[in-house]
Parts: sequence; structure tokens; C-alpha cells
Amino acid sequence: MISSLSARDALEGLALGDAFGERWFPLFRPAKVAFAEIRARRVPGELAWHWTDDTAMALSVYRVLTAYGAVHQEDLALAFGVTYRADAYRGYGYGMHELLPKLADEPASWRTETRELFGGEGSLGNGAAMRVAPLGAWFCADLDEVAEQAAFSAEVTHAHPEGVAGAVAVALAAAFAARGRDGDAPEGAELLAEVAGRTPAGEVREGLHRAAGVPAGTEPWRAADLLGNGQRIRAADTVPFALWSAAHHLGSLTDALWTTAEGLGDVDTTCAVTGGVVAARTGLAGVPEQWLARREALPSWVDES
Ligand code: AR6
Ligand code: MG
Repeated sequence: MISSLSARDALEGLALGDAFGERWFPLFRPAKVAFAEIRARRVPGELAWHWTDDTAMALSVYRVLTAYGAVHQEDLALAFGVTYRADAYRGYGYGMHELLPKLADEPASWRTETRELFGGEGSLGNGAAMRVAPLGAWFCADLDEVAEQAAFSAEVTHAHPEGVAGAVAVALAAAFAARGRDGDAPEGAELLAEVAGRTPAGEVREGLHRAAGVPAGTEPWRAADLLGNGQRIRAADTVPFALWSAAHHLGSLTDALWTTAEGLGDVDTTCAVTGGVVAARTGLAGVPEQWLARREALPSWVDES
């Protein structure tokens, strides 16, 4: 019961983080202006903050979980494809523009097409990590299942082990956040070390170990400098910093989002990751009315599912 409620909350936080983070892109504000406004905690003045592909894909993951209680890969492939076809202008990654139309027509083809991306390496982008926090909350009672289901959800589009590891790490962090609602769960450096210990070996895991060594009060820009801010759009360059920020701000979604935003880089996605994880604990509690009025709401089917 708690886990489905927490998954719903994580989805809200993910979408809020995505929409909030998007406002800080150079398309809307030069980096210097964005950095100064974030430091001053000046809420973006635009009246509509739209969410992007991070939320579009998270909605597909959530839909499959509510329909089947687990990741059915072919149905997830179909949901990604159909959602893309209905609205392709949400800022999807390069590889997804190539892959998702094929999945809309032939969802079973994910098994071969996904591996073909990027010269046969598969994607190591941050796209599997950005959409997965609600899944971590959903399965929070069983951490092995969190890792397994996260990997299933990732490999539909991201065949490279680093793309998958990013999703496993984010899902585990969300599971710990959700567990802290009604019991003891690790936070801060301890959470990061626990997540690293359960993440498959590789660059994402190494980054998480480094993140565990970055003290809580470190200036966010400095932490982003050490851990990466997502500007390479890779899982290993995105997940450690976004989880570092989440792990040290599990009590306040807005503090967490401001901290993550200060790292700039792939800021819709770092904020989607942080927002999804923290909201698995907090929901939207403490988020100012002004933010809630400006962010694009989730589609109405979410509440009917
Ligand atoms: N080798 C080199 N670069 C790679 C590889 C690889 N094997 N795989 C991925 N990249 P993509 P996503 C780089 O296209 O992960 C949106 O803006 C490459 O530069 O699979 O869903 C979201 O908001 C590629 O373009 O899509 C997120 O920020 C990039 O990683 C992001 O895109 C993204 O991989 C999500 O992207
Ligand atoms: Mg995006």
C-alpha cells in the first residue's frame, strides 16, 4: 500500500523536477543568469513549466506497473513507442528518436533494435535512470526485486551496462527513500554507499563511491565538478551528482531541487532524478503553491489507474 502511494509521489516529484529543471537551460536563460538566479532562489517567472521526455517515459513505466504489477518488457516498449509517436517534441535523446518509432510499430523488436544503437554498443545515456524512481518506490519492500525490475525497465531502450547500472542505482535510492517513510533507512553518505554496493560494477558505481565521499555541505557546483553534472548525457555523468543531492536532502523536495539545479548541466534530468527520489519520501509536501500552479500537471489517467 505504502509502496504504490510512494511510487505515485515519486512520479509527481520526478515530473516537478523535470519541469523545474528545464527552466534553467541556456535556451531560456544564459548559464550565468541561471546560476545567479538559482543561488538567489528566484523561482522561474514563466507561468508554464513543461515537463519533457523524462516524465513522458516515466509515465509509461508507471502505466505498466499499475497494469501488471511488474515490468512487462514488450508492453513497456509499446508504451514508449506509442507515447513518442503521440508527442515526439519532448526533447528525447538522439538514440530514442531512432529507436522509439520502431517500437511503436513492432514492440517485440526491442530485443534486437536496442542493441543496434550507437554502433552496436547500446545506449549508455541517462534515459533509463531518469524515468525509474517510481519503480524503485513501488518495489521498495524487496531490494533485490528493485534492482531486477529496474534492469528490466532499462534494457528495453538502454542495452549498454552503464545505462542499466544508472537505472538500478536510481531505483535503489528511491527504494531507500520510500522505506524511510515508516522505518529506519540510510540517508546521506550511508545511502550512497549502500546503493553503490548493490549497483553493478562500472563507472556509475565508481561515481557513487566518490559521491559518498563528498561531504554534505559541499557547494553544489563543486560537487557537480567532482561528480559530473550530466552534460555528457551519460548515466555515469548524471546519476552520482543527482543522488548525492537527493541523499543529503531527503527532508525537503525544494531544497533538493535547488541544490541539484545549481550544478546546471543536463538540469531537467538531474532534477528529475533527484525529484523522483526525494518525493518517494516527501511527496509534494512543502512545495509552494506557486510551483504547483506553474508546473505542467500529470495526465488525468494517472489518478484513474
Ligand atoms: N557511446 C557514446 N555516446 C553515447 C552512447 C554510446 N554507446 N550511448 C549514449 N550516448 P540516448 P537518452 C550519448 O540518445 O539516454 C534528453 O535530453 C549520446 O550523446 O540513448 O534517453 C533527456 O532529457 C546520446 O545522444 O537518449 C535526457 O537528458 C546521449 O548519450 C537525455 O536526453 C543520450 O543517449 C536522455 O537521453
Ligand atoms: Mg528531458
